[in-house]
Amino acid sequence: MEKLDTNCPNTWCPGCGNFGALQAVKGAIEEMIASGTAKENIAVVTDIGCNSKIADYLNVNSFYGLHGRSIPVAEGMKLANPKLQTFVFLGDGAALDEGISHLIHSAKRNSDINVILLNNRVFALTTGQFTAVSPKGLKGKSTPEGSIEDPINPLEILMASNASFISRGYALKVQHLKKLIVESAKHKGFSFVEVLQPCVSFLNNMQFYNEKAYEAVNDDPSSKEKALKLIKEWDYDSEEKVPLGLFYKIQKPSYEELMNKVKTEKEADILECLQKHS
Ligand SMILES: Cc1ncc(C[n+]2csc(CCOP(=O)(O)OP(=O)(O)O)c2C)c(N)n1
Ligand code: SF4
Ligand SMILES: [Mg+2]
Repeated sequence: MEKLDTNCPNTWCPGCGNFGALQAVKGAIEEMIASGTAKENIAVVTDIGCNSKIADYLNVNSFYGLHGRSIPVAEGMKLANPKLQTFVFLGDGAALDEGISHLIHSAKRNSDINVILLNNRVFALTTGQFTAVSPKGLKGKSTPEGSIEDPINPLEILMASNASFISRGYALKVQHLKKLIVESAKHKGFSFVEVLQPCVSFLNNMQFYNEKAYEAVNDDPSSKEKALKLIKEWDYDSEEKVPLGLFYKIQKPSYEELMNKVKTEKEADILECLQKHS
């Protein structure tokens, strides 16, 4: 088996949910390699934040993007080298605050990349400022009196952006998360795995997730209606149950396929034109 560990010292806080996520990601990559994916064709693009240190702990090709801007980097890599299996790791601050337009447009164009959102619901590396998915009332450096805003539901936004694969795992349910990641990698087109990732230092919701997160059964992931029902079951604020699993999956041409088709047709037109005038 390929060695995926590195010798970088791990600087995550003891007990951080990112450890479980890393274990799941390693398991998924090992499984992909065992079933024939060449290790050199696996590329990891990370953002900036606690989550993004994952690049340091994985012995695969990787690239650090700018905060909130890792998605377009991955899209460019995939377009230039279609053989790549391109994973993007980013946090909620990056994906849902600073870089939300990139997320929406990547889902809309169905880029064949795998986006993994390590969602701890705070800007963790910068010590706990509130993000778009922080619970109302969160007290932190940027909201000393408690956040007065309702959180958004990012999966509803992805659905409205025509994402073709939407799922949610939990960092402490490692095997379940591993399976979702493997499945997302197999998907042709834009795939999204939200990982609920407790930040034990700035928003420790581990006990809540341990009690409320459950593996939902979805017998028809191609149904928008069923997916939305599951997605709306938890609004990121309530004490309701939190469904996990594959919520939505449909097949449609990826951005790269469509782009290639346009390119081939254009080349044929140019060739024909040159032949006519030679
Ligand atoms: C453009 C830009 N703005 C702000 C920062 C400072 N910054 C670095 S990490 C970070 C927090 C990241 O939060 P999130 O994306 O949720 O990742 P987490 O640390 O929670 O995993 C911020 C604000 C930056 N590096 N670049
Ligand atoms: S600050 Fe939070 S997210 Fe960052 S390493 Fe510590 S526990 Fe993990
Ligand atoms: Mg965060």
